[in-house]
Amino acid sequence: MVTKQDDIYASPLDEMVDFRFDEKVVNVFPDMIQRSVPGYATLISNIGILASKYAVADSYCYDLGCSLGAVSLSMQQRINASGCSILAVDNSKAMIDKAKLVFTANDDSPTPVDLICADIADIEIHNASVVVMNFTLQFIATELRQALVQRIYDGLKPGGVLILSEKLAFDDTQLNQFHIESHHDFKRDNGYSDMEISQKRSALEKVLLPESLDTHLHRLQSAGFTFTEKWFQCFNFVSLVAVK
Ligand code: GEK
Repeated sequence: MVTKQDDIYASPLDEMVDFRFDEKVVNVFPDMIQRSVPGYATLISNIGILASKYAVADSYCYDLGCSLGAVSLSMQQRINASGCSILAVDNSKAMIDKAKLVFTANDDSPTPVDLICADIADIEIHNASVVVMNFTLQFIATELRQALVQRIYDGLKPGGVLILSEKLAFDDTQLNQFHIESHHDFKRDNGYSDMEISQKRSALEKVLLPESLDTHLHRLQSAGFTFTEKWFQCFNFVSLVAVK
């Protein structure tokens, strides 16, 4: 996919508006996420590997908050179980419209990808062997997160997996500062200026609400998941598996 460089916050903005996944963001999204999330490419390929381990025949694999479908593509390339379908959901129409351009080329794959423009709150989750939320739960209102995780648990088959990647907050001030500064150093190393880092941070302040690892683990356990493991961490970015 041809991708433009993200320069959305490169000039000083008179008024800071909350971050939205609109057309402007969609046009630069692959560059933005690659330069902003440490380990993004590693996460994408390994989520495909994990999905192929847990996917079972004749089940659904969900990619919730799919953006341009990077996780769905990785799962599609690796899942061997027969009769699986990938349901990729995002509530940004601009994202889904662009993602459709990628997947029309793969129409003859044995693991089809269905791109759905909808709020995660409104879709039914059922007969699932794999559910992925790669940096999506952090954009859902905190008071709705437990109910969503519960719906995912209820919709998973026994032995099914939830793969949950999130940006974390840390209760310990020194630890939190270490991770925030290291993440900003990562972004600087990837060409973002101090002004871009600061303006993006302000735009995300009320939209991306990170929680602690303990909060996530307790939520998963309360929903009923018996096995949970943090399989990836780079600075304040983690990915967890939770098995039903
Ligand atoms: C990737 N997983 O490339 N319903 C549906 N979609 C939503 C909702 C909601 N309620 N809230 C947010 N989104 C992707 C990256 S990006 C993460 C995921 C980031 C969607 C939103 O439109 C966006 O596309 C995605 O969740 C979050 O692996 O940009 O940091």
